[in-house]
Amino acid sequence: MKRTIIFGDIHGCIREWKRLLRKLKVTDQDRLICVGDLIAKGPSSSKVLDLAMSLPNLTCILGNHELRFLLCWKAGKKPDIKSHDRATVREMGRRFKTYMKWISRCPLYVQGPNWIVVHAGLKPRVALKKQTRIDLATLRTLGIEEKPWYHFYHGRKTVVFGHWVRRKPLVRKNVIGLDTGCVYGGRLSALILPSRKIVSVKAAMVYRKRREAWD
Ligand SMILES: [Mn+2]
Repeated sequence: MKRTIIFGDIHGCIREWKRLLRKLKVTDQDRLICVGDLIAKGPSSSKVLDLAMSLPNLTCILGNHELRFLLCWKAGKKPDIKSHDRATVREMGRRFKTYMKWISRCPLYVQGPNWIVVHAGLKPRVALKKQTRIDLATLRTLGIEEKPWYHFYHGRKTVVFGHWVRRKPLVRKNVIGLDTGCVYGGRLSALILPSRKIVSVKAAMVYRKRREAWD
């Protein structure tokens, strides 16, 4: 059966992504999807983008880091909002514009017959098409009690997302969280559909110290 393979946040971790692609024995027949945040924080955003752009069977969702870069670029500025942005821009070098053009064509979500992939989350009682790009790319919690958005998600389709770093993938009936913090020395995880099997590789090193505690 044809596989759909969904990758968690890569954040420039090119070594780990290549290792995971090898481990999965990925072929041209597989449909590949990244949940977003290919770039920023990690060792090589440009190498990750080069590889992503070379894979015709890959779709990348816009992550909050891509969205920030895109909004800065469209405003005619070089991204410098986060402390690590300058390093990423420097590393992208002359290909910055090429990368931004490619990123500008990335969707905010993709869906299949029984799954939806977004970077961060969905607001309850709002149709997929009506979700804002900020919610799709950054949503974590809802309400004064700051409960995770997926506590309020009762849809039939399984929502696959990244963004929220955890030690282990979050697996619920209709929600799967795949950001296992590779850039923080955790793991890079991928979900295979329709089997729902999760495959991961360990980060070669801690590329960035994590300020918050692990969930
Ligand atoms: Mn991320």
